Amino acid sequence: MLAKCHDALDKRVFLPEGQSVAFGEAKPTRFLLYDVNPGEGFNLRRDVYMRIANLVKFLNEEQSWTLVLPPWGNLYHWQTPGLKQTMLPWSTFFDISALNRHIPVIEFMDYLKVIGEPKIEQLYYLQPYEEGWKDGKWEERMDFRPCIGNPPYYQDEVDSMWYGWFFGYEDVYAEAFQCVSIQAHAGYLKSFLLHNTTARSVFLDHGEEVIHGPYSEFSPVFWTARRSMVFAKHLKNLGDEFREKYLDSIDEKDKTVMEDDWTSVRKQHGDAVGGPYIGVHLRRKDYLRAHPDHVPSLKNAAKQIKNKLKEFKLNTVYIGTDAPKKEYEELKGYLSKYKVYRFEPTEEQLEKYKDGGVAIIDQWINAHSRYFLGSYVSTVSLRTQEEREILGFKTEMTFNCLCGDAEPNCTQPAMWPILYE
Ligand code: GFB
Repeated sequence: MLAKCHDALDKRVFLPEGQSVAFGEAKPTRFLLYDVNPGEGFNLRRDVYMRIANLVKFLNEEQSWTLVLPPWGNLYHWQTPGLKQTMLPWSTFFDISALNRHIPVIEFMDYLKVIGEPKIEQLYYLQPYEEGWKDGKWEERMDFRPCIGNPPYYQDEVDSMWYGWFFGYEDVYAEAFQCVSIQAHAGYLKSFLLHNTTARSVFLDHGEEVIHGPYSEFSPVFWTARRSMVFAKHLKNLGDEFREKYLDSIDEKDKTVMEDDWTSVRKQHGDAVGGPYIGVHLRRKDYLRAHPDHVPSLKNAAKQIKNKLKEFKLNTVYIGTDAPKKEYEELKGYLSKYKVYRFEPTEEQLEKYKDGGVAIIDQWINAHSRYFLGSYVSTVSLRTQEEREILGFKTEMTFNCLCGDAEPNCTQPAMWPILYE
């Protein structure tokens, strides 16, 4: 039992042994790995990344730690038939050098090369407390506890190692496994990882169990992590080409020029003007079932879009959407007086950049629009709104969403302006 683990810590500070494999700047490092509940989508996973990345940032105040980027794959929303969408490195979607300016990161396949065997020393399976909050009061705590349910790992009778799902890499195993009930922000794990385990590599499954806590959107620490999540150049380039070709949108004119190194970017609200089009994120598919009262009918969505086009005296709209072609065509039909665009990848582009890459191109194009209309609480919209904050748009041109048919004046998204450290 880990009762009051933060008080009763073993105070030894772990120092990696001399024989440890060096990585990066020739310093021995410890490795933090994590994964997220299999059902979560791409943009919630991006949020979990920020929480764990900040934990690694705090760990590096004391010791050298590197975050191992969990390969992408098997996401429920990636449904294009015939595409192999597993074991994808982060470089498929993100600029690794930009991530590295925040904290040290490596891809999982590089971690395996550095370690030299498919081994993780310690696996902690994060879970909530079975009894819920103590006396109905939320307080930060963590304890070793019996596993709730059946975690998808088993101990092999022959070699005693723990096997399970490690991003689709079949030979990977953990030497030790424990369930940990936790109710805390990610940084709470710092002391535990420094003093209560000497494992060189630690895997946190269900990373979503830890929250941002004091490092939420109201903290500059959140925004530093968020700014480091720069999309991969190949995806930004495709989005930029589309903007220029169809939307009369280029950075110089739209005042959205960004420096290569995100750490030196400081934008004020209103610096960015955006291209002469309205950007819409129209979430469909499972959202129709998950949020039936908040997803407008296509006809009603078109009406709301038309109102905004008139208000801003624009005649072009970009639709980022997961809608099937038929629904998109129906929406277009209701907007026949206007120019309506959607990025449609070639087969080759889809093969290379996958469903995840196409969704990023949609976000990138929407992030550069004059005015943005998102979908109710969708994390796709939320991440687009953050991107627009980073680019320097006025908040009122960003934090807006489509309303369901029965609530024409629905609550609009909370404005979380960017803060710099
Ligand atoms: O990213 P995500 O968690 O956002 O999942 P939500 C939605 C996924 O749907 C995206 C696709 O990652 C994309 O794969 N998608 C959504 C899109 N919008 C677009 C778009 O504009 N363009 C393209 N190309 N693809 C939550 C899920 O989704 O919705 C939960 O995380 C649950 O698991 C809930 O399903 C209902 O926050 O929108």
